[in-house]
Amino acid sequence: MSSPQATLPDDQPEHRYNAALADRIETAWQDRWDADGTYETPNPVGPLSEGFAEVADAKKLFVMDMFPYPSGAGLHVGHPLGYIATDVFARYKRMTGFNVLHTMGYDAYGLPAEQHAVATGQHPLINTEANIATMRRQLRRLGLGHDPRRSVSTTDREFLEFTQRIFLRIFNSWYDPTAVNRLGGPGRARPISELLESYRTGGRRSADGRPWAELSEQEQRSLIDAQRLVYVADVPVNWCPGLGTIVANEEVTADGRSDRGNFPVFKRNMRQWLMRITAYADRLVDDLDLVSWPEPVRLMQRNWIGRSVGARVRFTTAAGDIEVFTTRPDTLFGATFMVLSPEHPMVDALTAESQKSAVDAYRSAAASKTDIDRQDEGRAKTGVALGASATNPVNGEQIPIWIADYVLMGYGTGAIMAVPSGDQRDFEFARQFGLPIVATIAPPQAWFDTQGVEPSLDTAAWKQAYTGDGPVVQSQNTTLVLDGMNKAEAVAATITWLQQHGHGAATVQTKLRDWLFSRQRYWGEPFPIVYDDYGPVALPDAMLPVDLPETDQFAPRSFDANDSASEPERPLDRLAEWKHVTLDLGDGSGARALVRETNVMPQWAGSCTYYLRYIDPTHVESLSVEENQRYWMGENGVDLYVGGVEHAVLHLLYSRFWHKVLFDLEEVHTPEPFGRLFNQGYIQAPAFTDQRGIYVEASEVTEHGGQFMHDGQPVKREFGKIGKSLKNMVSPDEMYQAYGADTLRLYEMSMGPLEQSKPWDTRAVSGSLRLLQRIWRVVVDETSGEVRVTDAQPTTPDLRALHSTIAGVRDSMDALRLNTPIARITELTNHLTSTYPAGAPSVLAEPLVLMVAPFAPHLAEELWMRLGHTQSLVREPFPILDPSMLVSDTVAVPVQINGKLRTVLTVAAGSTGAQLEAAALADERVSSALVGRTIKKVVVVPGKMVNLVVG
Ligand code: ANZ
Repeated sequence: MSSPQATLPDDQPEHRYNAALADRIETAWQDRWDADGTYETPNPVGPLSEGFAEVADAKKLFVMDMFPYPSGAGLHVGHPLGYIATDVFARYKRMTGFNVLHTMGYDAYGLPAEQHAVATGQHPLINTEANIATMRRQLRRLGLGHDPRRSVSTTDREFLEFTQRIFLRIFNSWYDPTAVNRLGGPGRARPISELLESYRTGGRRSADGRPWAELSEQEQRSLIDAQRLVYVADVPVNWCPGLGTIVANEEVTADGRSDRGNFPVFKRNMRQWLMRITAYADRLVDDLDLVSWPEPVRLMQRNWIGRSVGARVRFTTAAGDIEVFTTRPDTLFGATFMVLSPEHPMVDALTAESQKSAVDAYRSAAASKTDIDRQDEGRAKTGVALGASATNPVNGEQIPIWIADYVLMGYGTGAIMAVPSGDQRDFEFARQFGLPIVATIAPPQAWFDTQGVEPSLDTAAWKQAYTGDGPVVQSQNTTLVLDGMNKAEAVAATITWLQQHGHGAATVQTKLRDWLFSRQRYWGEPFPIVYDDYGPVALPDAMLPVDLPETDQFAPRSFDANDSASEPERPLDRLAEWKHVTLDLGDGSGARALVRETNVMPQWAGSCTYYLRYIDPTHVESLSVEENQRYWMGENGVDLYVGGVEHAVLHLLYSRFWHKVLFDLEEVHTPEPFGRLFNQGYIQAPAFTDQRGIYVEASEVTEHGGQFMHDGQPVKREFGKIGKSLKNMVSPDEMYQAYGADTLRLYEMSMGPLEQSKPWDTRAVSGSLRLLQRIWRVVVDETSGEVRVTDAQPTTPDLRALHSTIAGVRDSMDALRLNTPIARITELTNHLTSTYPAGAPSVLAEPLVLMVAPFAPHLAEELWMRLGHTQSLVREPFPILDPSMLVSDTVAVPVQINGKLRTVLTVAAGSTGAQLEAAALADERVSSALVGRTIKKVVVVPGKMVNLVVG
């Protein structure tokens, strides 16, 4: 497809709306909007409050697009889809009386910017700033009505300070599951000072019962630090040697690779910072009921959090108790062995001397496997016996303890009671190693039939585990009798017994893990943390921000992507002068030598609470100005949040978590940050492959009689994501040049429902240009450039056409069905151009201009000005519907001959009896039925029916 050209015939009328004219109009209006501060939105108080008095009575609306990262490649035409939609919506809302906050900032730290910097050798700051400049230019040219004063970047010093302050709020908190939260439910974050106080005054004691005063300073610090909402721990992490950093679970793809860069990811134990998101698991699930979000996103969050109800059961061993998590405590009598994850902390203590080398070898083999490989169901089971045993609490039997890689350290307790008769993985393991299999539920006849074996509780003949329901068998001791119960009854009875006998308790397990919060990279927010001899210490707010130190050694050390034994190296560790500091933290200890944290925060930190920065972009004294925040967040938080569904569990989960912590700390006042979420679809573009299957430059492909050709060779067309890899990049710049921004905006909104994915078609863009040309002609004479509207009074059909358009446009806007208003506007335009070829009444042209304004704001402003208005139309009231004008224009009238239905006429409402009779007789089906017959009588009920009596 050849690239679009602004080739227009020379004989075009001088004042026709075309790309060149659009360019002049658009750039002029963009300059004027900037100069007039048209999109500046006042806050109730503070530095941005000028002009608030004028909107004080208006309702507020906070519209947000998902925080973009400033990519080096610039925008393609797929990116602005959501941005245009929110802009159309925001413009409509402004015209219906809302005070609208809409802006766009930049999520500028993180891997994409850094990977780009590493690839080009240029410092990420230089790149980032250049990319932001490019994106700002491209977005400004699109005519988005953003408040430029609020367009922050996460790399701004004030923003950095804000992020570090929030980190410290979380660090200085702990989760009290027994406290009542602001919604009246259980669990709330509380200041760590209250925890300290409770230890000091004896309300709490250490795990071994010693009072606070008897603990050493190190013990006191560790006790408190372990309970913080941000803490350091030795945990299994996703080590990605190819990136040189660990990544969060959420950043690992379904096939066990990094979502950035697509490198293999390995499980390893490492000391890392974690955020205790698991404390909020229940509230993160339950509060999904409070938001108006697409159901698939809510479902994805529920599944990601993954609540399972079951029990923890303690088994005693020579080296201490081992706790397992099970969803099937009813099967305890069938637990014939125990399996620990190879990373389980008790493995060393339990391993017999003779098994040491086998255990070590198995553990290092497991370390080089990804979680996904380890969970692969079809794999042959492997494992090593530790040479130790545990006591099964229900029958006192000694069962052997094994390690196997199918048990993951990151779930439950990292240890299981293996019940081979009831769990397929355990079944395969037992068969592999000749371990006993004891049935605890009698399977039904039908199950044996499908196996093709005789029904029997002797499991020797079984071909697989039985996971279904049925009567419990072989399960009793002197105090617990499960035999005869069904599964659910036996689960409940066992849990009660375990609790009574001190062997375990009911528990809810979630798949969600605490959020791994440190990265061994350069381009991220430094932690506001230093270390003294006892551990991490928070810097006081007055020492913020901790700036990222300057260096040209920003590239991380990355490793062979498969080298799972490699160790991360933090770039900030190379900066000894920055790392080692002498500071007086103001805590009474005086100036002392301290060591800075050299990890940086992950990609997602900056996007967690950026809406607070939009509200108060320059404020640093606290997290936000309460009055402004209460005003903009209102009852439900951000009123409309638009972005891609790919953020369903990463950004949206982290963001909700931080928000809830801040809610508990009374820093924010809505339980959820984003009241309404909308996921826009993707724009896909044609991509072409040659006979070898290699992508060719889409812009060089031509079409000949339905055949696509490149370089004289036929090529195949497909539709895919727009971008460099499919060689089908279409940039908005090309569109601005060939058509203008208003046409691009109108085209993207007219492509179809916003939530659907749809193919880009450059050739179809000219259809949108033609509509704008027709609207232009309603107001402006193309030849003379004169305004051609008249003072004529509109007719009833005119008013009907106008008000049915107003109704259609207004109805669709709130539901974000943004393609339908365009169809209505087209109908009205057609009505006006056909009814008034020489110039339409201005009372019709003006509302047309106002209605197209959200879609094509520059064209609308220009026409509005030419219609004699001196003020921008941005806050002009949107046309108001007169419902009395909505009477349906036509009615259906049945025509009968001798009582038999012959046809149904569609006639103008209000047609007279004579008109109906004439219309009936003119109908072909009626006239053919009348051939050779005479009409004796005509009965007409206007608006209802026509009956012909014939002989
Ligand atoms: C005994 C048992 C008997 C189990 C039985 C199942 C069936 P969900 O539903 O996903 O929560 N499990 C527990 N921790 C594990 C870990 N770290 N790695 C691998 N498997 C683990 O699964 C919970 C079940 O998965 C638990 O219940 C446990 O096996 C296993 F007839 O315990 B079950």
